[in-house]
Amino acid sequence: MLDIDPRFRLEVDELDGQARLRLRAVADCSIDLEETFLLGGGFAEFAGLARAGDGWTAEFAEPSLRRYLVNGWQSWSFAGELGPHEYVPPSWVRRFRFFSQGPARPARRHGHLSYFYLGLLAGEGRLFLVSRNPGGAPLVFRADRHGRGIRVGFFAKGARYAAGDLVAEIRLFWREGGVAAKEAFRAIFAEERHFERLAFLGSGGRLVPGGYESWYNHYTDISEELIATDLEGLAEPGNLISEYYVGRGKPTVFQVDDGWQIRVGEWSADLGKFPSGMRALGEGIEARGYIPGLWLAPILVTKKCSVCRDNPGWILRDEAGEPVLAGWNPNWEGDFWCLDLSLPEVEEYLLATFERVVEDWGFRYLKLDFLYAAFLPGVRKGGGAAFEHYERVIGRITSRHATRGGKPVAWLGCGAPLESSWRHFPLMRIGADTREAWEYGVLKLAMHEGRPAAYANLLATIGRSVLDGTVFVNDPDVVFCREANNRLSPKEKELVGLVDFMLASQIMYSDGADEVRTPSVRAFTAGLVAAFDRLEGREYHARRIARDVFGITSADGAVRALANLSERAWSEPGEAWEGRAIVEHARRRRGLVFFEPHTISIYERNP
Ligand code: 9PG
Repeated sequence: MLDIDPRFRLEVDELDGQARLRLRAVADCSIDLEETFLLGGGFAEFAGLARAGDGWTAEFAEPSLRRYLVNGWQSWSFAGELGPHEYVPPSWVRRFRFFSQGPARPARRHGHLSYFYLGLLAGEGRLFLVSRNPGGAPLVFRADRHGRGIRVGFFAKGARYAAGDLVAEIRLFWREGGVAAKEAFRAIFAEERHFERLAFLGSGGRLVPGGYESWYNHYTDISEELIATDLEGLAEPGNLISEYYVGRGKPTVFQVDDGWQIRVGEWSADLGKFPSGMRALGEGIEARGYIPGLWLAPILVTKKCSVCRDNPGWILRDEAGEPVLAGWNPNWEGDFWCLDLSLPEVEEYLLATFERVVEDWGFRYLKLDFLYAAFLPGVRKGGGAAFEHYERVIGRITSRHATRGGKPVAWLGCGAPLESSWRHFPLMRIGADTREAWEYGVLKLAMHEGRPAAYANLLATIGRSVLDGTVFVNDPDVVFCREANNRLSPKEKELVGLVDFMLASQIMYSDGADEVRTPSVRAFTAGLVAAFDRLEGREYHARRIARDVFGITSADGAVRALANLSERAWSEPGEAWEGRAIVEHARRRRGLVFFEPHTISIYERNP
């Protein structure tokens, strides 16, 4: 028997070989806690509902064999497989927690916490619980490592449910192997057909949107001149985008990131940096044949921005009437706040902002960043729950699928709560920023799980690959080819590029126009594109072999890769790694293969 909050009743049925659990309100009720308990039960009970085999149940019952596939709240949060004793603690620097922690109370030492879905893994068997309640309150799954089971909670403070209303819908399934588990995800979300509106970003088979973004080279230090140089240089032969996109006639994005605006919360051109204004910028990009893209953090405000000056009542506030802290960023004068989305004026202001950005300026690939702020606890003046306002306001903004002139528009979510976003942002950043360095020392010390660093970024790309092409078109962030302003070694750059290509979809690039004039950069780029071409046409799955060591296999078994993110060589029996090498950074000795640290080796089975 599952343990259920008496305000809700459970309906269980079967759909496409999965158990469907629907929870409805028994009577009218209002929710007044940040996190509300919904239901709980022992592992075996959930396994029974999912019809997991007895073998799996026995295997999972052995604590040392259990693994958990967890998913953090938003784009930058950790996601991946954890053993029974592994734990990703919240940063001890409170201001960094904004960039990864969700609304749930942190897991205690003896529990795993996962949003949106949770996977329980033993051997090849995978038991998944997945929330599928579009527009509903987001869920958290808590697994108790002592073996007591799973508890499910939801976040709906301020919501009211009428008798019979659907509160949550959970799909529960058991599958043998990663390929089958991913297919089950696909089945759950397929009927929504939310990828269709992204079709214009691709051509041919698999949707691999791509192009340029200004962030990972110039950062906020952009200007009309710099952007014009990169814009002109992007078509020059030899760089990743000209070779893989422009030269092959594929649609290509050119996206201007943070730094164009007066300040965060004041979304007009900084005329000191962009004297010709935003319309000229958008038109210039379109005239060169690219899809003009722009970054905004629409729900954030910084202290000196016009909204704070003119409409201080729009800021989300706490019970004492103080602005709710939404994070800290040295690029934006420190602490920042956010808007109260429950206010109709705020909603109209946001819609008017995007009317200008899309219709007047001509940008039609919009990267909406720092969306997690919509879920911060606070007193919403219009009443209701955070998720309801996010659903309505973000839903309205992203419902613009084309400009009035008929050109298609795409929306990319970033720093976004995943469960509440998939229908609005089929294109989604699924990890921390890549950054042109393997690690970010001080932020690692601060235990900032969403720190911009190639290592943290790779973990998420691998850890969220089950969502790629099923729930989202995963954006793993940028691939670097350049040598200037880059502390990644060629092997690390290759590792990032190939893991992104196999386990995610979008390929973005931030290098400057003159980089490819360096012969070694040109050669590196050509090698990467050649590897893309050999890897194309297959679907890949990741599995964790050991801490920071991952195996990647094509669904047909023909291609096998080993990604070693660890600091040491990793050895495997040699006979398991035969075939033609697509890339290899390994030594063979006495029947073993030693894979170098921070590298990927990929083998294709001889036909
Ligand atoms: C613009 C950037 C880029 C980037 C986004 C986001 O946790 N952090 O400290 C943290 C810092 C920056 C950041 C994300 C997290 O970057 O992901 O692509 O658009 O904003 O300011």
